[in-house]
Amino acid sequence: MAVAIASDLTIALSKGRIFKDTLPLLAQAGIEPLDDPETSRKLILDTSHPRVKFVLIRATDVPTYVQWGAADLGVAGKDVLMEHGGEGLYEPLDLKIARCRMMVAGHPDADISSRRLRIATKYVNAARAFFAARGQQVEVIKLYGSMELAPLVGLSELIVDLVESGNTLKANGLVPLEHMHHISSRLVVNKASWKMKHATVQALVHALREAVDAST
Ligand code: PRT
Ligand code: MG
Repeated sequence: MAVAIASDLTIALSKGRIFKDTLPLLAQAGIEPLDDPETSRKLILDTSHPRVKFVLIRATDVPTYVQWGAADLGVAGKDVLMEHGGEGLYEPLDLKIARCRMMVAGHPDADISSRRLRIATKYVNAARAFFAARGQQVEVIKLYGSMELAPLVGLSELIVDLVESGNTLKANGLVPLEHMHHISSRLVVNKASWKMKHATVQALVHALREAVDAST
């Protein structure tokens, strides 16, 4: 079902799994990119709908673009949204794509209840909140990637990371120790766009919700 679009809309997406998994849902709403981001170097993509464009940015930057209104809508993982904090955003829809789990992991003999723990992670807010809720004081070390390396070289006892198949942990001799959160990608909407472009945004949210329901 093609959506009636009465306002200009900019949709922020990240390349890779989010783009790949969001595309079929947007196509159901009648919106398709005119270029393939994997081969094109363009950062702004026109779509089959003259009033809709995509901007392609880093996954962690999506909430920022939407918060400041540089994009009206975006798709971001719950992990990214937890770290961002969600300021200036509505999160009306779970797209149920790019699913994985946020977990505490480490060596098989690591003691997660130990009193002096260092946790290496990209997800410092989520890690702090998780251990605070357990009443444990931990030292959180911020990394930007390859968290699995940290316990191998003694940077930390544990890591907090996303786990899908578990193969990355396994390949590095690590095991999942504790489940923290189920993660999936969410549609986020700028709060001003939600009001000013209400009819168009609602129509798109509705169409995407139908596409999600049909795919699950
Ligand atoms: O890659 P870049 O630095 O640009 O950013 P990004 O890593 O945040 O983006 P991207 O596209 O890799 O991930 C976008 C979103 O996909 C994340 O924010 C998550 O919400 C979601 N997602 C789903 C995942 C995974 N599954 C996932 N498995 N993101 C990352 N991974 C990584 C994980 O960090 C670990 O290194 O894959 C590895 C584990 O996978 P398994 O299958 O070996 O367990
Ligand atoms: Mg990545």
